[in-house]
Amino acid sequence: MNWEAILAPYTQVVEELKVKLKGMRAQFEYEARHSPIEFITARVKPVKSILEKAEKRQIPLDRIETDIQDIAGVRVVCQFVDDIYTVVDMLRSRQDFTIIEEKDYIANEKESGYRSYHMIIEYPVETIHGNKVVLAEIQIRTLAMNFWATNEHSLNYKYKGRIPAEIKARLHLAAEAAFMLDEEMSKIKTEIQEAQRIFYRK
Ligand code: 0O2
Repeated sequence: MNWEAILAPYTQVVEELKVKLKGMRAQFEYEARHSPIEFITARVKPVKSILEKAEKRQIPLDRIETDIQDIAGVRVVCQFVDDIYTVVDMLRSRQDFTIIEEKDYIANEKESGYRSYHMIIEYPVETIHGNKVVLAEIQIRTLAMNFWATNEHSLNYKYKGRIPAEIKARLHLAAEAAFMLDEEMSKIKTEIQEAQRIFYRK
């Protein structure tokens, strides 16, 4: 398989989405309004991970582009839980892509303790061979959810998906602690935002 050719449109999509989402963040800053977006990261799934996921889910190679929905992945990290839903609403109102699926792992936390809001979109991208519509996944989460997910992801990698029970139990406790941190911060959100406005004005 010519992976370079297959992944080129995904690289383009990831770059375009990064520019657009960073643009949204900058517009909030120009208007001196609280930005619901703290930072953005993005990646194209490495070939090794694509092949591992395909094997695990028994996806034939000719169905990879339709069945693996996160080859292009963008992550939006927010300060507060409310911000996640502001970002979701803003993404819903955009005209440059179509949302085909939404998964709210905040209201419906995963068994692992994972929390995040996922959107699967169809994004039209111009290539030198014409227009191509590719799938991309946007993950929207708070800083606390991101901290937890990053650490859990590393442990999953280390233990090849079989995290020992004791560590799993600690991860569950950590997930609850992260959730409480988000809840507590939400309660003093107005105070924090006011303080940050004063700070930025200086
Ligand atoms: P990577 O290495 O991040 O790319 P599903 O069949 O719906 O359960 P699907 O289709 O993979 O699974 O979608 P889902 O559940 O929305 O997960 C897609 C991505 O979300 C994952 O990609 C992770 O990035 C993240 N994710 C989902 N569940 C967890 C979790 O329990 N812990 C962590 N840390 N991340 C999670 P990949 O391809 O698994 O991994």
